[in-house]
Amino acid sequence: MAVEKTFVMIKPDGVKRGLVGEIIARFERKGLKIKALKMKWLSREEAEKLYEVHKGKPFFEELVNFVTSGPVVAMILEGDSAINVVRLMIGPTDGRQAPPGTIRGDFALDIGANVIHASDSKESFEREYRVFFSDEEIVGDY
Ligand code: D4T
Repeated sequence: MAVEKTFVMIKPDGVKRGLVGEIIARFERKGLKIKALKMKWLSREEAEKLYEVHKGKPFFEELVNFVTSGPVVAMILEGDSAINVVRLMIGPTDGRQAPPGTIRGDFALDIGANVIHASDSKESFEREYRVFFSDEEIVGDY
């Protein structure tokens, strides 16, 4: 299996509800390594860049408003098949459809306010992490 990096962001609802520790603990217990970690209040421009693939969709405006409504916690995680493993751990987009045991299944009841985002491909990881981190901020092997 290939060791990969993925980008994860705890959304403003997750931060406001005090779920940061619980969510990070799940990733650590799974065996994923934290390679970078940051709290940040996104500007409108940064949020539009992060979600540029959704520009023009009916929920885009609401999505940008939501993700700039409070600080987020962003991280880069590393591990075997990290992109797919983290997507499985967060569950489907709509919290009402997400199975119990997944992060959205356990903590979200909405499609917009769904607590967490994670990259769905290598390409989205490469684009998304750069909204938050420079390459110098990613720690070396430990
Ligand atoms: P993110 O990107 O936040 O990890 O979510 P997903 O990858 O699971 O889902 P997505 O790209 O389809 O949607 C991005 C983001 O938009 C919000 N959203 C989505 C929304 O508010 N209304 C909607 O109808 C959809 C489809 C939720 C996640």
